[in-house]
Amino acid sequence: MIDLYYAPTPNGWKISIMLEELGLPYTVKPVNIRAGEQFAPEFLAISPNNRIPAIVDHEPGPGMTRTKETP
Ligand SMILES: N[C@@H](CCC(=O)N[C@@H](CS)C(=O)NCC(=O)O)C(=O)O
Repeated sequence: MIDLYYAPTPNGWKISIMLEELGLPYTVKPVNIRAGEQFAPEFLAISPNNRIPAIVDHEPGPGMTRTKETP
């Protein structure tokens, strides 16, 4: 299952559109960037550049590696 760390911005929408188009199951994890939740240590461990969207795939396929986006 994929967790989508999301806020309702165009950058958040585009990944939810992608997941819907792929038909992949996912759970939305809201991040209130107006309240500064993107700076919480728990979120920075997932998205070190403090930006949504971010996804965590708890069941990555064989040979998959973690990638991080540069700002
Ligand atoms: N390159 C990223 C940019 C993501 C991005 O800028 N996200 C903004 C919201 S639209 C964000 O998380 N801002 C929080 C912050 O900068 O503290 C993408 O295209 O998804």
